[in-house]
Amino acid sequence: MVSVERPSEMGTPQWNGPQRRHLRFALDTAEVNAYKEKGFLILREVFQPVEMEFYRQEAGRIVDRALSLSREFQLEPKYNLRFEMLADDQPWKIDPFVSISPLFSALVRDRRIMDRLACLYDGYEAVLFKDKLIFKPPDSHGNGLHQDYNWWQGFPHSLLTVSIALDASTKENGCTELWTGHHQGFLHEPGSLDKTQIDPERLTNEARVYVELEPGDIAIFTCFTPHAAAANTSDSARRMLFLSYNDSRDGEHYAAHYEHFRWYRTRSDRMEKAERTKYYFL
Ligand SMILES: O=C(O)CCC(=O)C(=O)O
Repeated sequence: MVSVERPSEMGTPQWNGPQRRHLRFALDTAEVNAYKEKGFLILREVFQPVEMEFYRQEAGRIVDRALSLSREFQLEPKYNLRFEMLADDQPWKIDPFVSISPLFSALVRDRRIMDRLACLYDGYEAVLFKDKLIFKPPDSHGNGLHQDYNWWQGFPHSLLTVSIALDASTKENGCTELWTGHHQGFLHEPGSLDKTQIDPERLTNEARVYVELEPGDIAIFTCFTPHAAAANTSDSARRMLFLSYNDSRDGEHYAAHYEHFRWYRTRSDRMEKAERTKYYFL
């Protein structure tokens, strides 16, 4: 079988060349090396407190906007694929959100993110792949141990995620937990989507890092970095943006990913066709 190397895996000797001078928010070499070695990087105070206040307000506004659009078009909000709702009809997650928020749409292209990602992509630009906002209200669930690539099989290996804390993220409210140095390969069953948990026995527990963040701090982690998050046992929400990107040398996959996302949220083994057609993004 012919093996096809993806462009981002071919190496680019011209990095260290003139492009680097234009990256105002470049990572330094120690940060790039730490990311490559550990599979993640935590950066403090990337965004200012005053900006974070705007983003927290926008988080509430986009929920109202998406729900009122549903009502305007006389669609049942529960069928809006953007939302993952809790039993009491509170949103746990909104995914995607940039198409209903000019403010967040600008944020995903902010140079404070893009310059840093270019440093991880040999000087090439990152391209947005997926955008979600997890609200994680009090007493709500977390996520089992997984690699994001489980959900993105077939998409480029250059995928990574930038998480941006809107609220302080602590052990008590279920901060992200990342496993250091386990990002070299795929740990789930290839071709399977349902088996979303990795057997914790396969990972060194000492490698687990609780990513406690203040608003405006960010974490960047690869699509193979094993991670989890416990339930929120505090009495306030833990809101966090999760922005995923790939190396622009690997092309543009945003629309293809959301086609796939629609499929796995409505797939035929879960519901009848008549039921599936009720679902929409608005
Ligand atoms: O909420 C978190 O901290 C982690 C979320 C997560 O694991 C995911 O969305 O893949």
